[in-house]
Amino acid sequence: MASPHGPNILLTGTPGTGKSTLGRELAQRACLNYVNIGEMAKERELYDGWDDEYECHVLNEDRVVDELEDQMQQGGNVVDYHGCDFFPERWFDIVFVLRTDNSVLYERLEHRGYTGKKLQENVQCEIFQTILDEAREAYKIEIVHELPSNTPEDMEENIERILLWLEQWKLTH
Ligand code: DAT
Repeated sequence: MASPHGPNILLTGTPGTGKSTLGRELAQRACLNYVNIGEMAKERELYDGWDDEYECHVLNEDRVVDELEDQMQQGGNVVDYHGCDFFPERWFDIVFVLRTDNSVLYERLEHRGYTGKKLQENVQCEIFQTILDEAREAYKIEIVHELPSNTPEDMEENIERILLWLEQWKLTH
């Protein structure tokens, strides 16, 4: 899509894989807008009720898409969300799926206060590579890339890699 302010990048992956840590740093270093869908939904109350089982709000996906459409058409956004199949495919120039080893992820989520079913199911989501499969189904395979996200060194390498990709993108657009 036409994007005067740069490409749109999607960072997705299981909760706790490091999307917001990477997204904030990347957006700052590359002068892009950081869009955290969870925070945006909270601020603007883009919800469709409450999920008793998972004790969380249900995202109103249509409203999220409507709210973001103009900004995405402008380009230059780093979008962070633990799901990816409800965004219009045309929004994104590249999709990164963050991946974290099970034991590392378990500790991060436990530290975040997740327990019981919520903790278990999120770790299982990573084991079964649910989000990676979702991304591969929703976007062209050649724009979907896995990024290891276990250590601070991984994060630095991921940022360097995305910054290089951005340089290339600018040369060709
Ligand atoms: P997400 O936005 O995917 O839910 P986060 O960015 O909040 O994840 O990160 C979860 C925790 O893990 C947080 O305490 C920061 C830490 N973390 C993130 N990426 C990391 C990395 N590459 N190496 C070590 N710790 C990391």
